[in-house]
Amino acid sequence: MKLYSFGPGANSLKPLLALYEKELEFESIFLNPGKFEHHSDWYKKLNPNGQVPALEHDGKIVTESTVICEYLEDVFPDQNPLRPADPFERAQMRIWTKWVDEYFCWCVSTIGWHRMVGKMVEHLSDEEFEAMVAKVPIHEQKVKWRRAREGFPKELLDEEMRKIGHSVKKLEARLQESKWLACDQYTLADICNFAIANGMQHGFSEFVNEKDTPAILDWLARINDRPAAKKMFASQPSEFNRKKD
Ligand SMILES: N[C@@H](CCC(=O)N[C@@H](CS)C(=O)NCC(=O)O)C(=O)O
Repeated sequence: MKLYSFGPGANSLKPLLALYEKELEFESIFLNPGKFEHHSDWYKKLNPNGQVPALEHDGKIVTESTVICEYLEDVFPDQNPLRPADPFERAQMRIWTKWVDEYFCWCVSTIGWHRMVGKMVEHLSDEEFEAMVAKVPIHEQKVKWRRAREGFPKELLDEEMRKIGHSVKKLEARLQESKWLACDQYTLADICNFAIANGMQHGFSEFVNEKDTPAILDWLARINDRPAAKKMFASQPSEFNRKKD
């Protein structure tokens, strides 16, 4: 089994955490976003969307971070299950994973692109940049790359920040009443939301801080403290290592 990813952050973090929680053997293949390796022809043969993560198992490719996590549960159901057995609780888990994929992930991602992705391409000439964009397979992603370079409209950034504030309140309210998001068990709901929320106490401290979100901070600390999370973070390339290659 092979996982293609950018390392332990955002959507790539979801299957990485699930693989370590389930103690599954796999080869971790790291793509360097700074070198646009995810837009290379060899990778687009694996994932025509030119995005990470992607899982290769038994000669087949599974894409979409949350789907990969569910796939691992389907193939290895008895290995440290990350889905509740009860159908109602499983439905709650999927409501949380659907929400992160359709709402929470996007507002955080746009601000992340605004802050970081523009800088990744500012050294390129217009021609070099357009040659890079030409390799991006998804139209909406081409638009996002261009906007990141020229600057996102202020109204859009304001709206995304409003959505982040709303998302944080929703998570805090749930975690005030329950240790884990879906039920009394650690599930993919926690893993998939953690993948986006981890680090917000630094990058979005106006929203995630001790005064406003003590339950989110406890939950982040509890997950970071899990043996699987510690092992995973210790063995995957860090942001720092990435910049050196
Ligand atoms: N819906 C996809 C989204 C994947 C995605 O947006 N991946 C990002 C990294 S977190 C990516 O590859 N971005 C590079 C790009 O779009 O050019 C999933 O959940 O796997």
